[in-house]
Amino acid sequence: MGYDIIGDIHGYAGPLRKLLEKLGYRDEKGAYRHPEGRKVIFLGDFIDRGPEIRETLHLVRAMVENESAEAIIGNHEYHYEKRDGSGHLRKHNEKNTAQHLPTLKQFADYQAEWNDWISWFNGLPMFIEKEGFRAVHACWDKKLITHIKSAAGGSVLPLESIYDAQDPGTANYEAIERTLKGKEFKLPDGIFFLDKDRHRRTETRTKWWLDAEQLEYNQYFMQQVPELEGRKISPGEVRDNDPYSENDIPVFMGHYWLEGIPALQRSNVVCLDYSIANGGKLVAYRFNGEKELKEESIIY
Ligand SMILES: [Mn+2]
Repeated sequence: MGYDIIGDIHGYAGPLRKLLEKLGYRDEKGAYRHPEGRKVIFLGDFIDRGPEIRETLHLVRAMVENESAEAIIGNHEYHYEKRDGSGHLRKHNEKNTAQHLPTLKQFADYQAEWNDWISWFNGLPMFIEKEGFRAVHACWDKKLITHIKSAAGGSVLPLESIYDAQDPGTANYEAIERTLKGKEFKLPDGIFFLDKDRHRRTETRTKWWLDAEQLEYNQYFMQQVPELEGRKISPGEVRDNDPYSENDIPVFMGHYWLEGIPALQRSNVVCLDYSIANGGKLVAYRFNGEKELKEESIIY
């Protein structure tokens, strides 16, 4: 069976419909289907930022319920409700609130429905592992995925595990944080850069699939830091170094707000998030079981 893997949507239902139609899916009685039985894998981050968050959620869920898609959770869907109902798991800082505002506004008249969406989010798997490929929102680290599998007995973390995962340093916290947000590296003292929202960052996202021990900082970082140009990473400096083998099956991810012309990260690693909420595009990969991914199978 063929799979079409789609990156972060962030409430852009219009471009999502266009992309699905380009991929040959047709809206049949409220759910998109492919005439040849292909399936979509959604990589998470359905909500926040965009203009049609509710429509996006309905579209995705209709496909999941009609078995023409499977969906995993993104970091934006994670972190709602504590066991006692007293608040969010997500840190309530200014940045997260601003991103989440469009969701709150668009659901102002649909409070009961929003509570139902939270339950739906909590039941989404953290990753998908099929015969010939893997899908995750931000990072596939074998040890962390193994941890989630044993803590959850599968790919969906039971709520109890999520609730005790709020404290940095706990195994659950680290596993969820890195799987949904990737691995960040703390820059040397005094060095920072400005991200797409012009937030000052002292940690940078990394190319977790590479072996950090062999690289210069900027070869391992997703964002380039001019001050560190040409400097090598010291042995042991990246404590969570766990490269993804070049011989392993392909892994698909979203999350990284890439820009420019969509391309493979490596022949078995591809990120499909191209910043739809920041003037970019929605991107898919048309997967037919190949061991080596192909640039021409990236569709947008
Ligand atoms: Mn994300």
